[in-house]
Amino acid sequence: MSVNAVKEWRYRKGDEKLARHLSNELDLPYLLSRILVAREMGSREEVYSFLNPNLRSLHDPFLLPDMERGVDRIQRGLSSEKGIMIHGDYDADGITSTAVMVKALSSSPYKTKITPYLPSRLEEGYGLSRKAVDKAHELGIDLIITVDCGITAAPEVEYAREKGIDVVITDHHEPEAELPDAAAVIDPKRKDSVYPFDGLAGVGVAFKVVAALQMRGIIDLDVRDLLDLVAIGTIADIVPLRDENRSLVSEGLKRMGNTNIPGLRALMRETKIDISRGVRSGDISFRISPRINSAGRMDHPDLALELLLTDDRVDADTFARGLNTMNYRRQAVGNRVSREVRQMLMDEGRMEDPILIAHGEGWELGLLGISANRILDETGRPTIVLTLMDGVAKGSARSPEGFDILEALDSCSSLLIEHGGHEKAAGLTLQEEKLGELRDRLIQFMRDRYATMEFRSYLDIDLDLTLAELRIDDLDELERLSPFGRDNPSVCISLSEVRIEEMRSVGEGKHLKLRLGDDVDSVGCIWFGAGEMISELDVGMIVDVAGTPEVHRWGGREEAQLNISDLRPAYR
Ligand SMILES: [Mn+2]
Repeated sequence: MSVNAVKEWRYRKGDEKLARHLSNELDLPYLLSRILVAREMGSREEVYSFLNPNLRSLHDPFLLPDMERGVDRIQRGLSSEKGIMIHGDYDADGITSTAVMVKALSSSPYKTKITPYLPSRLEEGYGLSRKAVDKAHELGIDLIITVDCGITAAPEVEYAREKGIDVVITDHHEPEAELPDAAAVIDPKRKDSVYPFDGLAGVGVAFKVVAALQMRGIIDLDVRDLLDLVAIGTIADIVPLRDENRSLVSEGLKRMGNTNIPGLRALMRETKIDISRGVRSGDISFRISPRINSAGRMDHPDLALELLLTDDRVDADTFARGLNTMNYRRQAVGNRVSREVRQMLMDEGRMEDPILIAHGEGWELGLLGISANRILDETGRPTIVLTLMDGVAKGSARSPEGFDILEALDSCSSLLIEHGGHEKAAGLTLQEEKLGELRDRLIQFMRDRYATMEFRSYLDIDLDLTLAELRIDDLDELERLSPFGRDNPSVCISLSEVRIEEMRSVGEGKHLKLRLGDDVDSVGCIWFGAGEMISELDVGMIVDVAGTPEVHRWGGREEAQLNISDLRPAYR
């Protein structure tokens, strides 16, 4: 823990009067309305629709640009003999998008052949490739529908046109100045889009297309049956869980317990998700999506797609077990790479550099982003991790809030063969011999640009509470704020000046269990991953603590419990 970046606690602004008012108006527990107000929800209507997400509030899919043209072209494709290729992506959003589109089109009364195509992360990389177009051409296909990619594929769309293949693009990424000259370009981020919400995931856009096809009677299925897949891709892609996404995810999670997808049932069994208490967004982020992603990281994403598409229960079990094994391997290899990255930075005395750059032989390409993220979490500094292959370095960059890694890379573009991404995450390729120069230039860039800037990570806290305020009934009501995710994080509260009454490490020394109290009350706490802190804390110490309050139920008993995010001595 010693290398961990210090987190700055940042309190949201509450308004007690407004919270009281809201609590009376809508008959809400006071604690719940205080948190809603701290999260800047003030009006009655806003709060009501937030607490009651439902499918009636979804926007009309035909408001998306080119939807009409796209639906027409897809209908023509379905009624022709040539077949349709669905081109997706290798991550959980791209894989669920593909599954949604394949399942929907396969339900049409026309029986044209639907061929899914996922690029290999390791061999082809992201996006629509010439290789995929060639494959479609070979199969005699004259229509490719992209999901979760394609918006920047103008040259590939042109290449497809030369081969007599139309492309319908459905995507949620940022377009470039020039749109591809495709049969339709359906993307809520188009500059000319009038769609009311631009935060859909790739799978959200795919779902809107499916909904439009269903409205026109072109396909024959209850689109709500696809919402479990929509929820998975939306949570996995970390798009804001606001507006439509909140309704889609909330409904999708509700349906997940009764999903009619055998592969999902198998994966939930394999990952020991207790569906009796309802599936939560955390189950998706920490159990389901890492396993779906692990296929593309360690091997080929097709295994994960097959899991979602198979109707055979025995196959489903086999695929789910396979993904589970792959995920264990991913963790083990990921830990190894991160350890080697840390070791290298320490050996070279570079841990204090303003930007951390590490490279190694044989580091798995699919895991570099995860490693860079981990080092960023630990140090609070922008981090680039690269793997070397035949004199070429290829890697991933991650950066903290307030620093634009893409801009930094842009400033070095003359050294790079290829780079792209966004403010917080980017990829890059360069000749190995340019690595030293890249490091010098980036360090200089940081010094010029960010001389006085210190990168910190923040912990956003909703409220400071007293122990007496942690009442089980009130805590249960906080569940109404779920599903949690980006732009709607789990509730985080702080307790000030509480005493450590008991403390012990659990889980082979990895985690810490504490009891914190004041003169009257006390609360049990769990601090995951903080086992090593036992040597820095003592019983009797007075601390401030922040974390997520939960209700812990076991053997007919129940108790409030705090899941700790951070703890520090009081009176500093
Ligand atoms: Mn996506």
